[in-house]
Amino acid sequence: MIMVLIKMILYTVPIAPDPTKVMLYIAERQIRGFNLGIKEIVVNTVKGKHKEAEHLTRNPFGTLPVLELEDETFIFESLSIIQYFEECFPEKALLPKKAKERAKALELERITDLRILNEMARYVHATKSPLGFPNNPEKASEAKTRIQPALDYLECSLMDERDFLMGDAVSLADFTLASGCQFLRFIKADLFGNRPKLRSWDERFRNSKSGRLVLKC
Ligand SMILES: N[C@@H](CCC(=O)N[C@@H](CS)C(=O)NCC(=O)O)C(=O)O
Repeated sequence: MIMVLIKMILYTVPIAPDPTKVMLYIAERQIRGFNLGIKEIVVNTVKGKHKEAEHLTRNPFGTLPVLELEDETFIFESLSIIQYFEECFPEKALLPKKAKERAKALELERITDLRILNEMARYVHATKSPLGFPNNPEKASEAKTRIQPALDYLECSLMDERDFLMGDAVSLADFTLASGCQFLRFIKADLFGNRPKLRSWDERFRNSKSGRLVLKC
């Protein structure tokens, strides 16, 4: 096992999708023999701690996750945090090294984040928000409509019997989608509809090593 000795702190919260995405990444690196040595600090979003001055000095947008580096730099976008890890600690990293494959892996992560996870999060907050946002059936219905083309795209790409979204190994896109699915499950919702390939992917990912280590539901 390779162990990073530089001190880094991840401000995070369980169940929330973007922090989960990063926690799944960190767990997968560990499974592959690379311990990033991250200390995790939970910021209680239900109590509104992410909007208090202490957290706003880390991230003016008051969101999670945030990575604090040893020199007190704060990185507060989930994909930027992951890319920082990939570039600083390239041994046993997850993104492909070749430009074309790397671009395709990042493209799928962006599709999954911008077209799926964001809509799942909108749906959750418009129906049964853990942060107490008001119900908004119109917003929930819009999110449900907007998510469909990207779900069809993934269902279609899984038709070749690949195990995970990019192929036979887990990738960033799997972490992103699994984070959104967990958030939906937390409120007992499901937006997959009649898509058997996505359903078996979900089952497979939840039973993967990183899925079992990080996902709470
Ligand atoms: N684009 C950001 C989004 C971060 C984000 O919105 N995080 C959510 C948790 S999943 C949050 O902190 N929400 C609280 C809020 O916006 O008040 C990222 O990928 O890190």
